[in-house]
Amino acid sequence: ILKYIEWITYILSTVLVLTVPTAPYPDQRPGSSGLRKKVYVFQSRRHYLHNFIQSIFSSIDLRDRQGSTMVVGGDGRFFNQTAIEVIVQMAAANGVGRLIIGQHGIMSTPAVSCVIRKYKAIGGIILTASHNPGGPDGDFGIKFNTANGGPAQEAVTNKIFQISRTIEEFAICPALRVNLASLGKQMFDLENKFKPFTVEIVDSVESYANLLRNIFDFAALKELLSGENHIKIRLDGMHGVVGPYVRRIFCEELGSPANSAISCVPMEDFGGQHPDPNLTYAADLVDAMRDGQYDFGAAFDGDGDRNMILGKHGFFVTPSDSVAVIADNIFCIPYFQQTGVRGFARSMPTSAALDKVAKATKIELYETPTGWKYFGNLMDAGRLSLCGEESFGTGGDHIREKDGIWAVLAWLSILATRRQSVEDIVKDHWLKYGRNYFTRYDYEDVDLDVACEMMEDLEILMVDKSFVGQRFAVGDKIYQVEKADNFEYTDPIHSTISRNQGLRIIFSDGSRIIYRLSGTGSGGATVRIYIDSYEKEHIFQDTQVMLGPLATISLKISQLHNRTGRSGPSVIT
Ligand code: G16
Repeated sequence: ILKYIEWITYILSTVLVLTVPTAPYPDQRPGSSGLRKKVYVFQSRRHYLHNFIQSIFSSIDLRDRQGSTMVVGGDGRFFNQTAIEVIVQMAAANGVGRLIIGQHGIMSTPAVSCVIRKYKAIGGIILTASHNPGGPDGDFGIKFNTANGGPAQEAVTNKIFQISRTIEEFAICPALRVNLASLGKQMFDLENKFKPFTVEIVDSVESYANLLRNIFDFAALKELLSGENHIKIRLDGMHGVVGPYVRRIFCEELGSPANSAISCVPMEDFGGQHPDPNLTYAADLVDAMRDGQYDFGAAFDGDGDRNMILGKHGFFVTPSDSVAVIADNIFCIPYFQQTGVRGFARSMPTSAALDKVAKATKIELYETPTGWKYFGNLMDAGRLSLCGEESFGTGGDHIREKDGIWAVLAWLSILATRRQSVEDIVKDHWLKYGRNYFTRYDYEDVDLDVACEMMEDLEILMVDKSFVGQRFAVGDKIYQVEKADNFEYTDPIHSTISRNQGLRIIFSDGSRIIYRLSGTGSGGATVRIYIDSYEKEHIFQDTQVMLGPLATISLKISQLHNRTGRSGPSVIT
């Protein structure tokens, strides 16, 4: 009888695994970094979320998946919690042995990368649409990172997309319920399984903070932020995921006063704002810095991987300059004193300021397509230490994601060593290397067909033999086209070729105009125009004045305003 009772109890407490029929969707192709759609798409289309999650699991070889460890985190945006509950149920049904999840389902993108590497997980799922707005009317997104902690390579995302187009069923344990609030392990017995499925809820900050403690000199940073001659900082979390990280690291540990952490309570809708750290969407921070009461300011995006750096009076450091300055001062960071510097890299549209430092220091420089995943291979192969993108991403090889808090600590390490203002450090840099003026025009919510047609026509125009050599004049400025192409990249490690990575016009003085469609939107198109021009002498001029002629030329060549009916960009950086 006892045996019988034991057996009945086992049956009642084991979780059922179901296979549910479904139909594919044609539009689940991951973009620059994951699948991003309006929240209502996930909510209203039957099994839209399930299909994509199953496609991720099915893309992993069953032998690797069974009994494996995976990490799950999200930026806390609307739908985060619902999605995590489904992911847990599907992970169990797909043979994953252990899930490590940030408490309340929240973990920044850099922290997920760190935790994947720390626990030797086979990968992780990050629920974020990054800098895109959140809330019921905003965006939701899903990223898949692989065992190196970085965004999945194109071969993997292509496989996920292919599976999503033909999917017929998914596996799920619908009765499995997890408590995301309590730290510690929760174990579940699944039918037909010998080993229990484990969910481990971890502190979202601790492992990541530990990693940073081993990279930077926290004692020196504490002196900078709370010692006798401390500086005043203002860090804007933009109601994204970084709030708890900022408070724990900068306030509790490094002694910065509580009021230096602004908008540091994560909100499902980011307070109704774009959690995008640029001069337009983080204008409150820029305004607050203007009167000079803060020496240093920074803002982060929804999932904590982007950063914007400001000096006193709101002095703006372009992300392209930011990575170049960090490169030039790299030994202010103890980690690099230990590891040495293996290489630098930037994405193609990022200004060439970093190239100058690489050349002077005789360190290898890689130019990759847009997207952090391209840096991961180089880091895994031991060829890259520091990299950055114009899209407010900066990071090192301590993880495989860009890292907003790391970038701020890197800058503070430079300030602690040099004891100069941000503005003086940047101006010294320009005096030493010359200046790459850089601007980006974003035209958001453009009709997709109009944008694609414009890009196609532009490419036809640019590849015509007569284009090279053409001269464009605005006022007394004349630019002659030296090269025009659609950027393609051959990965130096595994020789894969990535085509169609942006239309480039390079002029004889080295100035560049680049056109690219954003890969992070959730609908319509965002057209980006990037302009980069190097000056050795006139280094203290206004960027928009200096780049005005090239901006006019970029609009003339593309006919962007005529085609879209716009009279100007939505955002200028
Ligand atoms: C993602 C990638 C970045 C990339 C950016 C480009 O950023 O992680 O490496 O630079 O997209 O965005 P777009 O295609 O819109 O120009 P995030 O922060 O959105 O994940």
